[in-house]
Amino acid sequence: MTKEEIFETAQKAILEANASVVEETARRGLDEGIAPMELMNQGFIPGINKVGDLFGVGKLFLPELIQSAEVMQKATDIINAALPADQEKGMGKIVVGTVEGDIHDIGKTIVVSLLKATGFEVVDLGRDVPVDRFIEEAEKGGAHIIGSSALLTTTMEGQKKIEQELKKANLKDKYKTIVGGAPVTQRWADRIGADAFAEDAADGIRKAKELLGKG
Ligand code: B1M
Repeated sequence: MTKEEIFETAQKAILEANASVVEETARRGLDEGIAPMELMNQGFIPGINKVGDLFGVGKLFLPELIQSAEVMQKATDIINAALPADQEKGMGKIVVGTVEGDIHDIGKTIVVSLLKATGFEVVDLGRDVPVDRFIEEAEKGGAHIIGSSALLTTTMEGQKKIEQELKKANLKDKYKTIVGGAPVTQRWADRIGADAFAEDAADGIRKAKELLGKG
């Protein structure tokens, strides 16, 4: 199979929620030397995005969305396991989570894995995380960055609340903030006063390094 065929098969398998083909394609792609993030970005992510588009226009329904999300999780597990081993934790400490009311965590988990593989110490708060917890955990563990993910236009407000709460507690200068998630933009980051916006996982790593002067 060519690289393009592998990407196409990966995309189709997510769309069809075909778990065995997803696993086989993930392993085959890696065995053939495709870089884990390339396989993710060119194969599996376009697949789940397509599912989202079809769901958005009513051509797919919730049970199918859930099935595709489940097989996407399998692909993510295989890809994450193939990332370079976690590095020495010398890059800085980051608290990351998906904001309250939001259970989308596939993208956040990819970002966490890549951060770890790059040498960041990561406190992964999971999903549906209340604003206060981001700040409490950062305070507890001496983090440098607070990173939040939001996939719903409604839950993006949680990212705004993080900025507001940090200001209220006079902690805005103590932590850098990064926001990400499909509906999130640079414009949103600017509007709420976040220090950085990350388009994808690789951009997240780039921005985190820049914020800590290690870029
Ligand atoms: Co939902 N969902 N979903 N969903 N879902 C979306 C987001 C949606 C756009 C689909 C659509 O309608 N077209 C839509 C939101 C519409 C809107 O807000 N305007 C939607 C909806 C409506 C819903 C429900 C309300 C459906 C319902 O119940 N009726 C419900 C909400 C539940 C809730 O959260 N309260 C729901 C549920 C679900 C599932 C549980 C079935 C499942 C999630 C499973 C899981 O995550 N464990 C799911 C999925 C899979 C999606 C889509 C199809 C795919 C999301 C995804 O995993 N993308 C999504 C459509 C879409 O986004 N196009 C959709 C792949 C992932 C790698 O990308 O998360 O963007 P992403 O992460 C990227 C970057 O954004 C960035 O890096 C990542 C890697 O490249 N990034 C960061 C993300 N976070 C970052 C943080 C950083 C840095 C970078 O620093 C900290």
